[in-house]
Parts: sequence; structure tokens; C-alpha cells
Amino acid sequence: MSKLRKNKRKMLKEGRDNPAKLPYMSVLFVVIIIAIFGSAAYLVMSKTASLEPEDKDAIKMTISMSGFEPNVLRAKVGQPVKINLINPDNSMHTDGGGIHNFILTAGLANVNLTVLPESQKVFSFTPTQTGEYHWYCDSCCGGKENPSMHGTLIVA
Ligand SMILES: [Cu+2]
Repeated sequence: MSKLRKNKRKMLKEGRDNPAKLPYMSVLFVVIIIAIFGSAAYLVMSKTASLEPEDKDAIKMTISMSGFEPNVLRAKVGQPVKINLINPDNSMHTDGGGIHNFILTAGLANVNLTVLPESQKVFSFTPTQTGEYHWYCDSCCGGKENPSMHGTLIVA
């Protein structure tokens, strides 16, 4: 066997049996696991942190990727409707960046507002006539065309 070949063999063997490589890999593994669980915990915690409504007298409504809750409201002509709209989604959402909005214009009111991720807004309007009206969010998931991003206001 030539000396060159012997050296190559020796180098290969050292690389394979290199014990310094193993701890490095497991440390990296642990760091990745901690990062994954850490961000999961952050997502869960940030989702529940902002759920308390700031106006207890208003109708509490949430808007998230799963839609409006509640998505049916009943109101009376001439009586103000006050809504505390809470957006629990965070800005990690790739679709719409966690931003939602509430648009109710058709024939009844002129409400068109945006709720930033993990925040809330209190607003009110007064229905002027009876009927069934629709509000929607058009910032995510296909917007206005998405059936879950809708709500119905029934004015009697
Ligand atoms: Cu939305």
C-alpha cells in the first residue's frame, strides 16, 4: 500500500470516528427543539393574552382566521350598536399578516375599519332602517368571497 493511500484511509477513519462531531449535533438538535417549543408556546400565549375586551358594555366580537364570532347580530332601528371587535391573530399569519377588518356599508352604515393583529377596536353605528345587512372582512382567505368572513345584521 502506498503512503498516500494509507493517509487517505487514515483521514477517512478519523472523519467517521470523530467524537467531537456528535456533541455538536446533539446540541444543535436541542437548540432546534427549544426553538420550536418556544415559538409554539409564544403563539399560544399571545393568542390568549389579548382576549379581554376593553369595553364591557359593548358587544364582544372576535375576528380571526376562522371568521366572526358571533356572526349574527340583532339590532333595532334608532338604537346604537356598539361592538368591541377583538383580533386575537398574531402577525405570524402569512395570509393577510393577521390583519382583519369589518366592513358594513351596504345601505345601512358607513363602517370600514381595520383591526391590527393582537389588538381590538370599539366602534358603534346606529341602524336607520329595518332589514338584513351583511358585513365582511376582505383582508384574508379570499376576503369578501370567503363565506366564513361574513356576518349578518338583522335590524327590526
Ligand atoms: Cu379576515
